[in-house]
Amino acid sequence: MAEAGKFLPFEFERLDDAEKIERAQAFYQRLKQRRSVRDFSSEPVPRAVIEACLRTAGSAPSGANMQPWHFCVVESAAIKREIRLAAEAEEREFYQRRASEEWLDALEPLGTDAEKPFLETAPYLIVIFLKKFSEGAEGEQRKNYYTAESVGIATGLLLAALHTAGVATLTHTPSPMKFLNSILKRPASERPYMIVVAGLPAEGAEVPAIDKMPLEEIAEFL
Ligand code: IYR
Repeated sequence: MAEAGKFLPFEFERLDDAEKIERAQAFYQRLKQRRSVRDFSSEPVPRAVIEACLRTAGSAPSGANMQPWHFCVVESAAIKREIRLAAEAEEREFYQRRASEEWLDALEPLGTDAEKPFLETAPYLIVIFLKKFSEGAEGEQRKNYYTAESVGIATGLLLAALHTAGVATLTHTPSPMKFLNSILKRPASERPYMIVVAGLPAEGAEVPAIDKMPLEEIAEFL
């Protein structure tokens, strides 16, 4: 039998029911205001905000606590330009050839196309990599578990943290995204998972008139 790990008492903050409900509702009221923004201003956002939000992301639960993520925060105009050019090349392929009619129809309400100026305008591109393997203490390859679930949770926390801190975001997934490994010099064992574009909306920015399904449609109590 493997030796069990060390355990510590858990300082859990107990709330009364009224407080639980109030906090849950307040969190919902705030988070439902998050919108995917595609028209960014170049106005800067302090790096300290991004650092704190990345710490939040890094606090996510993960398979066997392997923390199978790596975040490249791109501030450099030259690297943003490289990413934009490579992403737009893939996106042109997608919109002109790869995407099915059904897929293009589904995207219609969002008004997206192959032009991705926000990849250069926004102050930060946070490129999230998923690590199928991590490096062990002796430099050996160590397998990670539930990597997609883990990185998805960390990304969700990152989006919530940025929104709470007054930073607008866009989840962007040009496909395929392998070009991000070469531009950002990440090993082949890491898979680009998503680009989170972060900054402030441009003056007069608009968002699509779409809404979320009501609770009755997305959940049931049994
Ligand atoms: N990656 C493309 C297409 C795209 C796909 C989905 I699914 C979206 O929700 C939005 C866009 C693009 O970024 O334009």
